[in-house]
Amino acid sequence: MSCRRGALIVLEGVDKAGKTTQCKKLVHALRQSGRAAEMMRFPDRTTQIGQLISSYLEKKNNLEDHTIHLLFSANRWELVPLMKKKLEQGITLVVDRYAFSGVAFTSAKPDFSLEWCKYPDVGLPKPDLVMFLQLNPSVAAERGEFGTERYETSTFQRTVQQRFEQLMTDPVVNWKVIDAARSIEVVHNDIKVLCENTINTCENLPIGELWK
Ligand code: 2DT
Repeated sequence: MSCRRGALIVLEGVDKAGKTTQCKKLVHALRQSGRAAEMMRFPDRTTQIGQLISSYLEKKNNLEDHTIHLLFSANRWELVPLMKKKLEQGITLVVDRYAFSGVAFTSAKPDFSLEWCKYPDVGLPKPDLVMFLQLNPSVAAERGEFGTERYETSTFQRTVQQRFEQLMTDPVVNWKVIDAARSIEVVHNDIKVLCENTINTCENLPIGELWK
């Protein structure tokens, strides 16, 4: 008999919503309760493709808009064998951004449709749960200045937020919206409960295929 698989959990949200903080706290809490859990993040800047993406984000190189979109997707695909292996070993993966960021950010640029942007990611391992950390742009602004990387401007982030809202109307994806304006601990508790329920319900189900 095969062992119970881990869950694929994704955190999405606009800048300053606290995704990275919450991913780390979640992995820590899951491990404390005796579950195997690891964090991943996209883009994964450590691979060769990831290094190209990183220098694009740091504005050290310029890449054509379709090209960078496909590189972000390739950066996910190159990690799929590892992700599947870990999930099958019973390890829950907590992922900081995934294909939804890919679609939301590129489709916020002029002349990119949601459909075109989704296509390269069709068939990726489907997350069992996608939590969207919702934060109003004015509250985000109170959390400090944006960084200096590409895309880190309030007008672009507002369009990104609209694209995420369009993606969240898709009932095929298990979206949960979390109010990220509350304290770190309160947000963490909500996330932990949702995640534990998901781990229990998906452990005997096969890994799905995204947007297929
Ligand atoms: P951080 O490393 O600070 O999260 O910023 N992005 C991300 C895309 O445009 N496409 C993608 O597929 C992904 C995963 C979001 C990374 C920046 O890259 C953007 C912010």
